[in-house]
Amino acid sequence: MNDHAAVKAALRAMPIETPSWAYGNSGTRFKVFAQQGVPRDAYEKIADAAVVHRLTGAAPSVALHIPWDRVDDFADLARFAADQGIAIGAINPNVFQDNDYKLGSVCHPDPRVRRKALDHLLECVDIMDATGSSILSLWFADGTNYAGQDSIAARQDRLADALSQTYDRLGPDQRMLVEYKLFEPHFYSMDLPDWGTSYAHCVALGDRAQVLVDTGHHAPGTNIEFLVTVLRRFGKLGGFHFNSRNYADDDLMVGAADPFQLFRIMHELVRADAIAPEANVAFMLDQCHNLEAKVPALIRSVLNVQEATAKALLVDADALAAAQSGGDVLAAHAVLMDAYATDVRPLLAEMRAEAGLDPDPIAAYHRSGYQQRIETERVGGQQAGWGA
Ligand code: RM4
Ligand code: MN
Ligand code: MN
Repeated sequence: MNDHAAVKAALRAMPIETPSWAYGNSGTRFKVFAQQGVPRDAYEKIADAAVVHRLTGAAPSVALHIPWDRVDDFADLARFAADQGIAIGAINPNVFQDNDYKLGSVCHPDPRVRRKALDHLLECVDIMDATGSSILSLWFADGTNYAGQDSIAARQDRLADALSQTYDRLGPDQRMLVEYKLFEPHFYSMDLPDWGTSYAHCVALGDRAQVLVDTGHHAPGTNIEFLVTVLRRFGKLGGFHFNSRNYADDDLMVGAADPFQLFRIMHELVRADAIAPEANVAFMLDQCHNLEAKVPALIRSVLNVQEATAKALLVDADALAAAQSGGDVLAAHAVLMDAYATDVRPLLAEMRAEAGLDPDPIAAYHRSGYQQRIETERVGGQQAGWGA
């Protein structure tokens, strides 16, 4: 696509969802460094997410994590979000931070614990109903640390059972996205370790179950654009948790560690017509900002996704097809690299100006005084963060 107007139109139609937990404090198992001005509740997280959307024009929804974002009245929270100009996005159940879940949640050997975890998943569908959310985003910390600790086969049966009971509870306009992760918190086996396992469960469930690809959840060297292409081909690419990683599940800002990988993924998505809203691929961020200020880090992340996507949209499809069908390896690769080497920042600045936005959202954030305001106003109370 060489037509700049078409590139801008495609980008304008591409929403990028931010995660409520990225606005709260986070850290490593060694230390959480608290920041000033961090939200104390779900309302304040939504207020911050709305600022990211106002400045970028591209982040119109925020994902919730339950119970971190539990409120008395979810319909009220959704109204608050709407007043701020955004919507509630994916609902993420948390079945990993209760003492009962030491040996797993829906795969736990004890039926009482499994029931408790399933009830939480079902409660999260109630929250979807109350907030208008259409995505239940499932990640399970379930797994084992030692060979023989539990039956791998029995755990798969328990997982399938919980997924199918949850699936049956979904409304017609709701879907579930099933995330996988290679390891952590367990180190011998995870019950959903990879896209193949996720895919197989989703196929057994039906059309409204799809795979969620968290870019930080693979073995080093995994070709993510390949698996994304295959999932899309079979109608099972439900969405992304974008972030970047150098080693494991680092949850760094998307596009920071390997912007070329992000470009390659976006390129395959463009070719598979998966960027357009009709494709129903949810573009979500799943990040933690341990050192950097949270709101500008999320703005930076949204801009990074837009930059990679703009470059992918600029790939000369005709030249690429000609080089590929002619077997011209170097020319085909050069077409991709030409697009990747393009400085798309002026194009994106122009797109923002045309939409009445500041061409430089990060500078606009720093000028807005918002950071100073939240640092002054949000004193006292309990800052949000892991476990809060
Ligand atoms: C997991 C996974 C989930 C996220 C939690 C906090 O590693 O990425 O998507 O909800 O972390
Ligand atoms: Mn994730
Ligand atoms: Mn993760």
